[in-house]
Amino acid sequence: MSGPADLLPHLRGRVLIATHATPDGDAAGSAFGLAALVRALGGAPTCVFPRLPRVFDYLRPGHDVVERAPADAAFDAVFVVDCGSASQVADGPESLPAAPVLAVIDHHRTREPFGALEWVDAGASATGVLVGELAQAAGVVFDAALARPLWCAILTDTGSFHYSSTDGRTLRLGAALLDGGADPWEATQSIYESHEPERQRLLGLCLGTLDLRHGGKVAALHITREMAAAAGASMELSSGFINYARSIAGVEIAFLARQDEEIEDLWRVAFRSRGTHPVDSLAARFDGGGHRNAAGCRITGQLSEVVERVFAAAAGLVADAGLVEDLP
Ligand SMILES: [Mn+2]
Repeated sequence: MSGPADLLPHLRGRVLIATHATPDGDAAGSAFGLAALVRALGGAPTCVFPRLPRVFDYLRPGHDVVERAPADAAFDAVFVVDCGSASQVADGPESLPAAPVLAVIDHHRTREPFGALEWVDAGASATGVLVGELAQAAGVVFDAALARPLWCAILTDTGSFHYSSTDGRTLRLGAALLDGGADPWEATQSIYESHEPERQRLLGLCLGTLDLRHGGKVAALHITREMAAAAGASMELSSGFINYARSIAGVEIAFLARQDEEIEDLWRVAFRSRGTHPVDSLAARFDGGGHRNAAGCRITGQLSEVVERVFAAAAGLVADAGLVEDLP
């Protein structure tokens, strides 16, 4: 296991920074924050995002962002942030250019190591916390360029400081980020209060699919490509919809099945739990992974059979925990 001291020497040259295929606020914020740190240390960072949700565009200015790793460029190091396995690297691990060092900074509990250097701390509420601590270890004082993306990372991965992963370590870093120029309202407006009307229409259709079973302890939602087309929305606009299922009184486990935009019988299933149920182990039954309270996987099949399989697996989990006596 590596730590900040092992990583710092590799941040001073040409550094490519990558993350997973569907970047959330922690992935985007950690990548842009690490890029700002590389620049502060005198290096030349490039961030690769095949797709970056629009809500994180406010972090782009001033950064060298590419959709594909440039084939003709030489890098001194490749850093992958907030990514638990090689298979989750955007466009696959083979898309990463060869470099003297492949380093990983991550906080996922369920993971498969793939970097030559790996700094993994599952006790960190966000990968952005680790990037912030890396900057502190380097003696770099937070300025707005560093603080704004790292604020995005900790804000989003703690569910706006709602989740129990929110700890003193997170808030101590948060205080330093605010002192350094992070702007909470800028982040809130950009990430949570700039929805397109199409997103709200898709939310309406999605909520209409609510399916509650196992004594109201397991809730399902789904979105088909047809629904997305009817709303005029892309699938990525459904980020966060699953929380509406979990927020129902009595629901212990929620899942949202989203149809892949290209492969008709491929479903991307996201899981959330309230706390007692490790949904990463549920996702792992379908070759996925994630965190105890938030995980995901991909399942192939017809929608109805995918939903039945997940309900069956989830029933086992709530029953194992002794919470359901009257399973159907
Ligand atoms: Mn994260």
